[in-house]
Amino acid sequence: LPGAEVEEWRPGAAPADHAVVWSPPQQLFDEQPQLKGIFNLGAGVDAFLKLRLPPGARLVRLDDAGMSVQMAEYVCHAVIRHVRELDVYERDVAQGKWGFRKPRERADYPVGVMGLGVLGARVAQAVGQFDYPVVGWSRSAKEIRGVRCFAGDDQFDAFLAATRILVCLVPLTPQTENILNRETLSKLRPGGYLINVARGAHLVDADLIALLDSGQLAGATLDVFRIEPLPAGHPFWTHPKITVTPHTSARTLRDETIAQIAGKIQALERGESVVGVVDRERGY
Ligand code: OXD
Repeated sequence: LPGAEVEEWRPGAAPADHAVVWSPPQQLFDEQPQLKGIFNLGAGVDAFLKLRLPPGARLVRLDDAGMSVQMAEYVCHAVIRHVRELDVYERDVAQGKWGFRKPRERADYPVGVMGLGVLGARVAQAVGQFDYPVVGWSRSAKEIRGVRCFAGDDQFDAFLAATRILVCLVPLTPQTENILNRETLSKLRPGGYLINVARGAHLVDADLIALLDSGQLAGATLDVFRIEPLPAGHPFWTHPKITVTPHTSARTLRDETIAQIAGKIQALERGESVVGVVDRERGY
């Protein structure tokens, strides 16, 4: 944006038309009531739900910007690593052990994707490319080729019952906080597996540990946590059935992000609409 003045925000900064932010403090919005656009440097906007934003400002999240392919890669990797038992082979090989395991039927590992937005839809289709049965669940009804879609609270249990590997990609809202708990996770097919790439607050940590320890769930790959970085000593670090990664499943890519936000600022300045505007009532 060669015509624009770009400044790092500090308390007392001059009024701006647009703000580009990640996890901003309330003070920024209290001091900048004239803002027209607030651009989040990520896909999830849960950090804004507790803030008071200038009423005239549009809150805009990143719309893919190179994230969906990373998310698809990460989830496919986690699914394949689990089903093909690559984690077990790694352990065997580390001990100098050469041993085959019985091939597993893909049909026995239906993958359920919760949340069918830009990221969830791409993940569902990518997993389907490897011939896993794929089911999806979202708040409102969706149609995605190759994915058996469920929608709304009424169909949530049926979705869980059809799922063995559960991928959480729903936005964090008051309705979805703690949605991954003892009751819901117990409804997965026996030997269920959890991949959480949304937000740590979706998951009740102690419930996951209990279900893994009882053998009801086979394992979990977790990229997001209630407190990040994951505190030292948290049981997830060392649990033998949990794989931890440091919130890296889909990183904000600098060049794609800059190009997208600059394009949207220009569009808003021309009075055009842009994609990715958050419905603040709905929370995403
Ligand atoms: C995001 C994230 O919301 O990285 O984009 O978690």
